[in-house]
Amino acid sequence: MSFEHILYSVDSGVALLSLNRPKALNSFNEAMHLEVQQALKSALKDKHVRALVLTAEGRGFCAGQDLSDRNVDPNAEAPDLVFSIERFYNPLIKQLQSFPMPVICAVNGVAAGAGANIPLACDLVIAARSAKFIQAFCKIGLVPDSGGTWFLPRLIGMARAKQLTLLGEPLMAEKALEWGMIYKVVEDEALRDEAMSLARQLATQPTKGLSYIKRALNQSFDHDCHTQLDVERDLQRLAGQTQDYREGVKAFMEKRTPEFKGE
Ligand code: T3D
Repeated sequence: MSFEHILYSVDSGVALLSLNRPKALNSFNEAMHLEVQQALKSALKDKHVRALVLTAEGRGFCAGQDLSDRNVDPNAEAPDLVFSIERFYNPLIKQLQSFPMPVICAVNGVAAGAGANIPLACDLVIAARSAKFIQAFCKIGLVPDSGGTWFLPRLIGMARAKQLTLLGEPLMAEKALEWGMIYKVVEDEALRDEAMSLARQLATQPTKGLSYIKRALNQSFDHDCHTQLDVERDLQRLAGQTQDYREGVKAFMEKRTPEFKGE
């Protein structure tokens, strides 16, 4: 597979997908969306892949939609942005959130617009110390998309979600960590290694079990306690049917390190 706007590789059970339009701060045009879709499809089909790292090349992570792709001539017909949301952004967010393995987002620099919300759909966000998150939508008359209005209030509370989305102020990585929006902040030069080593570690774990954990947590805010207990019961049934569960218990009883196969 060869790509023009992303880099994609698989090694040690980890798929590494890096956005690669650094001159435009990795903003999304249709071609990059299509390549990301293709890479994610390939990762899903590849039995060796048990963790995914999403990151980007250059000084920024992603500046959201490539605005040079939009015709905003006042005399032209108003653009219908539904196509872009339904065809590209919403499927991307849904796919990342429900990806059946851990997804680590390594935010290597500025993340704006959709680029600030894509990390929130991932499971573990590690940010470079210099990274910042900008809900840039309000500055161009748009509404936060890519799940921003869903993830932000849940992660940081409504007051802070309104602060970020109505003011469009940059949120530095350290503050995002303090607010509970991301998992970790590391020095810029350590980011890629930290993300890859975490992903390699996760790729040796019970992959199906981990996917059930994220499925349960993703639903929890929408359920009352009793409904969530039912969700846990159903997912526990599935987890109990995996080979990795048997291996985990067997290894514990035999006082050895388990060898999980992701099955
Ligand atoms: O339309 C739809 O499909 C609806 C869905 C929308 C989803 C969205 O994401 S809407 C939000 C779109 N994004 C933005 O509004 C962010 C625009 N960018 C910025 O505000 C700033 O660039 C940043 C705060 C991200 C970074 O600022 P700074 O000063 O570090 O860099 P810069 O100089 O502004 O940008 C560097 C280059 O990247 C520059 O190009 P040049 O002058 O060197 O040739 C700039 O034009 C380009 N760039 C940055 N963002 C975008 C972009 N080019 C196209 N589209 C961009 N979004």
